[in-house]
Amino acid sequence: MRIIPADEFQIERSVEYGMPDQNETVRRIIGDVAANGDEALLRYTAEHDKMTLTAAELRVTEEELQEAYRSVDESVLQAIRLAAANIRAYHEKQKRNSWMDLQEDGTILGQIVRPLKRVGLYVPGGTAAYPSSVLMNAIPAQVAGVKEIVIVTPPATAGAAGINPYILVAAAEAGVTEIYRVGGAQAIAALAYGTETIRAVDKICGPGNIYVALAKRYVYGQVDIDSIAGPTDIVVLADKTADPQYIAADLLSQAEHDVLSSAILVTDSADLAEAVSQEIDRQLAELPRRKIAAEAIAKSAILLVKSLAEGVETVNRIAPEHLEVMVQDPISLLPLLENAGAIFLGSYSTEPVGDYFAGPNHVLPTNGTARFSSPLNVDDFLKKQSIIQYSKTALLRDAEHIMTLARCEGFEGHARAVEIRVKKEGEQKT
Ligand code: HSO
Ligand code: ZN
Repeated sequence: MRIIPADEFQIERSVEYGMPDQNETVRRIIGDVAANGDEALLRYTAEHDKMTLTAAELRVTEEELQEAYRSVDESVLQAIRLAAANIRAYHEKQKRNSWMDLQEDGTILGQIVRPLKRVGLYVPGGTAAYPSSVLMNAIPAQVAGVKEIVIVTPPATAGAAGINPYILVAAAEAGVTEIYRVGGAQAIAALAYGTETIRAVDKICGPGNIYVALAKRYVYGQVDIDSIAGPTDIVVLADKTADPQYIAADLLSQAEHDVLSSAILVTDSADLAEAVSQEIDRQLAELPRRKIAAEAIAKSAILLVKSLAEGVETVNRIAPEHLEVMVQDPISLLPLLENAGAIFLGSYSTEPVGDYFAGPNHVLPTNGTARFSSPLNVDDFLKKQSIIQYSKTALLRDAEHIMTLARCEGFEGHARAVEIRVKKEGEQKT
């Protein structure tokens, strides 16, 4: 793995806006589904997924779910259940309450917090179908109080119900209420506009290929969407006290996701840099997904800094999705680490602990968006309503200022809505 001075490192951001023909395809599919509903959905499913279904076969049945439970490995099911419990407990802490503030003049100001009614979750097909991601997307929605959580996922010929049975059991464990065998831009269109079989949702979450990402961008506004996920990335910030074997293993664990993944070590120790570089080669040779990981590692780097302070600055500049801090006193750096989606402290907090099990969400801001956005959380499935009940005293007191602002904006009608009350109450405050 190449070792370079941190200030020579150019950050590559890869936000996907798609090629013109891909955008055109997505626009056509969405228009078609919006106009023709189920008929279009089934037609695209036959064409893209080579699956001929009837409308009645779109939805996964209770029996198919039971069949999935019978087919899965017991130890995986147990791990899914334990992970789900941890994820639920963590997200419970994020819940927030409505509040009402009664002021001395009798005015009530408040905020009501409500869950979204119906949420759609896209689950990719094939090898990118992760049961852990089903838990991470569906549980915060369920904790928020969303009553209807819908999964759409492309059918494949193999496996129970044409869908990976681990996806089905994870969905059931996470409180998903409906599952449909449909993927691609057509599935996003169905969630956004509704068809005879799939009712429209209020928000669409979850990762997908370029067509799914473009479709989500396209329907945004009709429905809410989560962020558009980029390739995963990790930065390890380490000093000479860190174990090079652990660091190499952690970098590889994310490099194996995707050839576009980025895995970076930032360190002030040239010895550690050298040791990690060698260890990467050793471990890479033994890794089943070494082809993918090697490509990601070739684009990644070990960044040498002159001090931990420069290390912190480098981390903040990269704004990683995942940050592991393996220095002598990791907690002491926490106040300085402003830009990172999830921070893993110390030698025992390897990223997979967070990817699968600890409880915090693994849907995190990618592509440097940790500068301004947060891990997927319960708030993403809540909306707030403002409550205003002004008292007479308050209105008479504030009338003058409100009318002044209204007239400043040229809105005489606004001013008069206040004035008519002031006149009728007959006791304008001086
Ligand atoms: N590291 C990924 C999550 C994941 N890892 C799912 C394994 N499965 C993005 O945080
Ligand atoms: Zn991962």
